[in-house]
Amino acid sequence: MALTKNPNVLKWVDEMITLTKPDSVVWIDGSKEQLEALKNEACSTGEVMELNQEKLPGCLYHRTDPTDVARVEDRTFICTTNKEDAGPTNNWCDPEEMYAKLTPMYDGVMKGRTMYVIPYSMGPIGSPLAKVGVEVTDSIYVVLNMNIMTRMGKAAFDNLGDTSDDFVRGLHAKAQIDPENRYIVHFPEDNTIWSINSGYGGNVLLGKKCFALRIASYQGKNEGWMAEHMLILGLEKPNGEVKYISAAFPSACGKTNLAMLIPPEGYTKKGYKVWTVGDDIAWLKKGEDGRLWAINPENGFFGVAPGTNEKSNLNALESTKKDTIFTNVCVNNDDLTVWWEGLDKNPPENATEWLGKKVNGKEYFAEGKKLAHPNSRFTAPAENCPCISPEFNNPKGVPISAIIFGGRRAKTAPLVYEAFDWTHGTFVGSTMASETTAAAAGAVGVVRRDPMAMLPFCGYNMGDYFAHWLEMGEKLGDKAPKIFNVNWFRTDDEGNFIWPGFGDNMRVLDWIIDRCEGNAEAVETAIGYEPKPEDINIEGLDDVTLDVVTDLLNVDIALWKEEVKGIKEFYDKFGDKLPKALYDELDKLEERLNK
Ligand code: GTP
Ligand code: SPV
Ligand code: MN
Repeated sequence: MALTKNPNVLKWVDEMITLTKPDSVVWIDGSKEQLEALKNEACSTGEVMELNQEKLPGCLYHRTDPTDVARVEDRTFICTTNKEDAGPTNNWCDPEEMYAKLTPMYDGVMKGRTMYVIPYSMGPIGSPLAKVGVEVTDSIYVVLNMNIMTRMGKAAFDNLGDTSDDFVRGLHAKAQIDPENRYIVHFPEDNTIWSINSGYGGNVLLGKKCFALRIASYQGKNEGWMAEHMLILGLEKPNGEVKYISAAFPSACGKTNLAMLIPPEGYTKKGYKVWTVGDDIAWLKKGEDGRLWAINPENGFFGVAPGTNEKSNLNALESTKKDTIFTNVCVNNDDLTVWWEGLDKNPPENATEWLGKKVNGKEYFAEGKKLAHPNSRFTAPAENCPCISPEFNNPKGVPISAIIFGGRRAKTAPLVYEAFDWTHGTFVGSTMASETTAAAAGAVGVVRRDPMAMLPFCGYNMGDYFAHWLEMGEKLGDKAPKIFNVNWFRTDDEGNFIWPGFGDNMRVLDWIIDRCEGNAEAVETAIGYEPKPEDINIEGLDDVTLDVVTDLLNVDIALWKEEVKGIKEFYDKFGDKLPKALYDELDKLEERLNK
């Protein structure tokens, strides 16, 4: 039975039924009973598998098709009437042409299947920053994941009301999971997303990257707010005061880890603590007090499993102990628990690896073969997280003191530097580059420009997006957060990471917060303000001496001159869409490097 009287929703769902012709339609109310029944059904068909219910209560396992294990950027489209509105960094197609191409693919695609109609809210129900979406899908796996990742169910419709047309329409069909006909398509002008032939996370949980970043960034541009690929954390100081930081790193570059950081002992003893507000997406808007406020539109974590362990991210690991869905990790057949590379050094002997093959995990591991896919993931409820912020559900969000950009750079970028001001900070974000990871299909480890970590997620022309950043800075004036850049991934000549990272990143956050409060000095370099090496606290670190910090902060002028060339080339792609203020920043950087 339809869960809403809203005629706009009813009309659209009817159209989707007429198009895809499912055998039956189920409206997802979000009730325990309904979810339990769906889980049982998915278990009986083998779509998901129940894990050990004593050790991992409520946890499920799912394996996607081997050709369908990550986002597919080359098959992701932004369809706007004018090609220029999608910009040079997006795949574009005329909306009419794309609808004409995809409609026959969706025609009757749900015959013999059930359509699930999922109402959901991105952001706390009732928050002035929240927005409603409706996803129709033929996948129970999607329903169960959306239940964790969003506020799903009837309350979302109640929030939308009986007349509003302001909801994002998401159509997902697994079809044949055919990689040749896989499409992840956005129609920002129609508030619409069409996804077909995939069953993997970022391609099918349409509230996440498709809505909360691609569509929302477009909405934010038009409505005066920002949708960003950012974690949000609260840093509590010994006096109990909490400062909020948001940080944009590209996929699989450490957002979940930083968001849930456990400070080194020296800090915890003094009373420092980190609270998680979000680990992937932030919606930011100027508040009544003139500051920049942020909510996390999500309700769970779709986190990278490999590398997650007690030492690197205990809080993430704890979050996955109940009511979690594991995708493409390795299963221990003896006790139906899960394993992945980097969990511990003890892979299960009696294992089923991510492709579904039964293997001797110990031998496999010794041979250096992967038991879990490098982009295998957990979907865990935010409320499971031991350090979830008390402000997580606050409809107002949290006020942001600092914005951090960062990525994987083996050489160029130093451990940390601060932008001279918001405009320079926008320049720093717009010129970010990072080595590619397994989070998207394609080559891994290739350095590419990834402005604000939004390259795959900006739903409009990135030149206009930079202009929007500059406008936001003007609106915020002297209440704008300070902007920083970090790099945890500098390597030595043997390719080893120099900085210990993870919990020790607290040492860098410490300097950042001190700067925000005017309590730390800085050295002016060609690229920005840097800490004095002795101002990075290295107490308790064995391998990091003052010399190592000095080295990590070094700005290699020759490398940066090369960087300027790369930036110029990148900027030139945008033609006259690139704000002049950013070209000016580039000129100033070049001048400082030549001094
Ligand atoms: P998405 O969910 O794809 O957006 O990724 P993310 O940005 O949340 O990345 P995540 O925190 O899951 O980290 C990805 C990988 O980077 C994991 O394998 C981590 O172990 C590794 N990593 C995270 N933080 C650090 C760090 O400080 N230093 C080093 N060397 N590796 C890190
Ligand atoms: C990312 O790739 O940045 C993710 C995972 O957070 S996905 O939801 O698949 O996009
Ligand atoms: Mn992400």
